[in-house]
Amino acid sequence: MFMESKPVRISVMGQLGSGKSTLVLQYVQSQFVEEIDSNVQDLYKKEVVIDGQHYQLNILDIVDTDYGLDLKTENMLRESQVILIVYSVVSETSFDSVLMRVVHVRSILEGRHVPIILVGSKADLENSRQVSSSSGLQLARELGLSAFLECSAKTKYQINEVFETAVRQALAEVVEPTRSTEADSQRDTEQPRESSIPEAAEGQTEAGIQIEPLNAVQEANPASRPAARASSSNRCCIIV
Ligand SMILES: Nc1nc2c(ncn2[C@@H]2O[C@H](COP(=O)(O)OP(=O)(O)O)[C@@H](O)[C@H]2O)c(=O)[nH]1
Ligand SMILES: [Mg+2]
Repeated sequence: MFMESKPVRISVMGQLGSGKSTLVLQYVQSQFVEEIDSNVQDLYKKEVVIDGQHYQLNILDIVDTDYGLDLKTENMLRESQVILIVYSVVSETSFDSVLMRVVHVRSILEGRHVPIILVGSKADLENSRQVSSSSGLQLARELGLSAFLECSAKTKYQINEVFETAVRQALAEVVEPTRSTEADSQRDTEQPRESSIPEAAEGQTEAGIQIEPLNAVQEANPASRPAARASSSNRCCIIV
């Protein structure tokens, strides 16, 4: 039977050199490309099946300089259903730039809630690591982001999980009730999102990439995000 693909628009941001294009190309084309022109912005498409549903992912790999985005890119960002902000675990400066990027993205979105996922890339470079897993998770919690994962485009570690999490988060927003002005104001007075974040990440290691057993997260955050699920592996992220 023919199943129609649902389109999902994903934007990928992060400091130049953080590994955005490599991550996207590994996912879309299953190849690790050593040298990619950092000035090329591109839209990639990939058909996937996640949780039995067909999706057409439209992945915008943004040339995200520290000088801001052009108007066309800002408009495409506004149309995104989920945004990945990538830093490299071997670059503290890329990690430090996440806050500025989140603030910038939120100003572009002008109050519309779009899930943002924090992604620590290059996790294979353990010996050169400058940003611990726990720092990534903590930042994601502090900023009220929707999920946090580490990955490696070189070893393919958690590459699928990054995009599967993105799709699930995008859909988690879709199933929310239609928002009205009243609903908006009620939402604005709700507890900050961080309140649902579990305090301690059991199984969290400084050196390793394990962040949080999924079931611990689900128990701490039972019904709030029905579409947010982890992959079969409990090594990953996840919903912060
Ligand atoms: N070891 C390793 N290197 C990576 C990984 N991802 C990206 N790189 C390298 O980091 C550099 C910058 O990556 P690129 O994707 O062009 O960054 P962008 O500017 O954010 O798009 C390239 O030389 C990549 O080969 C990874 O997972 N592991
Ligand atoms: Mg690039």
